[in-house]
Amino acid sequence: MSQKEILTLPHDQIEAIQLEGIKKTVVACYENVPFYKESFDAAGFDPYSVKSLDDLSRAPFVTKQDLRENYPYKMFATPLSEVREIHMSSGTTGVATVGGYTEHDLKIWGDCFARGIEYANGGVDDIVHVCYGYGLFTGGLGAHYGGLAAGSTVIPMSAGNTERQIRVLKEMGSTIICCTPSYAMHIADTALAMGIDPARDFHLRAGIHGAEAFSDNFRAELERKLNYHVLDVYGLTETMGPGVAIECWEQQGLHLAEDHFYAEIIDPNTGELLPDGEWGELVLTTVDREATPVVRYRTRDITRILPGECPCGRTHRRIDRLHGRTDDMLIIRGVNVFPSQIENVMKTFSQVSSWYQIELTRKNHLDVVTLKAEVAPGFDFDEISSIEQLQRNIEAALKSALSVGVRVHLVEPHSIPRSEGKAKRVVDLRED
Ligand code: DLL
Repeated sequence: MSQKEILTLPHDQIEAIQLEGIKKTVVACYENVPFYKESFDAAGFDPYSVKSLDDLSRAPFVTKQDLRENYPYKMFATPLSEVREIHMSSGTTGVATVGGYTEHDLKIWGDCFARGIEYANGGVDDIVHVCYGYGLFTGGLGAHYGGLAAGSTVIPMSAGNTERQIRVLKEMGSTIICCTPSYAMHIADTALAMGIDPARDFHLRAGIHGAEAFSDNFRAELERKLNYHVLDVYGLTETMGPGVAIECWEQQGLHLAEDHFYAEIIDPNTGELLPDGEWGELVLTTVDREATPVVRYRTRDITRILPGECPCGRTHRRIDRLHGRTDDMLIIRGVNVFPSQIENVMKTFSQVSSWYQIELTRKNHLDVVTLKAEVAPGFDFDEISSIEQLQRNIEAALKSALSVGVRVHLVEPHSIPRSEGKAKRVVDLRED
């Protein structure tokens, strides 16, 4: 079956593919991975008894902690002789998690990311400029395999050396760029500072941006500066890397690659399944991953299944743009706050740009949140009274939207460090 046919299959046929794959996956996990044998037995889940997709909800969850405890190879369901490639999460908050890929897993990965190129109406005539980092991070090679699978010409730039990126974008005529949204913005701003107008001098039609959350306003600014169309791509090391879900040209949610991933949304507090349309934690089961399959992996990512059909006519269900993570949620004096909520308020002020950093400190045992935000270029930073007034206005808007006090500290353009990969939005300086 061609990729185009797969993407428009009637949904009951997609479910049949999912059921057939998941029946094999749970048995392969049970028989080859001691962790799953133990956890299925402890939960009284019989992997041989799965007759419908609903039966999967009887299986226990697997968490990042479980994967870490089984570092490095204990979650592998195939012998290492069948594993062709390894990737790892960055491990900034602890031990890394490891993903293994057989030949088949690499093929699926390429096909999934290639859907993003297809959603961008791209293919053999496109030059795909990949400036996600190559290496253990899944961004670079995931986009690379996607470009190859789509038959495009791939330029494997990796991240960094921004001036060189700019020269290549201009001179080689790249049509699709793949990198984090914050790096795309940094490229655009650096080009402008070099006297190159990316809207005029680049040849981009689309950007396939993900690995971090970005707001609709951030997207609009990117589209204006780079004169292209931005598609959001979602993925995670634990299930494959980029390509688990990607937006189509309609920009109305991200189509899950449902022939390879089965998605559930749960209440993160109770673990109960939530109906379509309700926000909760995304739980993923791989349908046909061989080396490191996962059964009911708790992603910690917050989204919802969008009810209804996409105007593009593709039948794979969509998740909404990611709302944040259950674990980057800030608890400020007892109130749950997501960085994205702060960003949404900030975006209503045209005098500030999209660059911000949230700094957490502690004073007299109380959390203090400071939002450092860059003023928009052209704002008169020497006009102290207007800066102070603007800070007060933003503080008042944050207070009314979040019910907590956030100090606002406006800084000059380009004073917040730029990142070539994921932007660091929260800096936690609290001790203990
Ligand atoms: O970030 C894989 C990836 C690479 C996705 C390139 C898209 C593009 P990890 O480093 O394991 O893998 O981080 C996974 O990043 O659980 C989300 O919290 C976050 N994330 C990924 N994509 C998005 C997105 C890669 N489009 C974690 N929007 C995930 C918001 C995202 N957050």
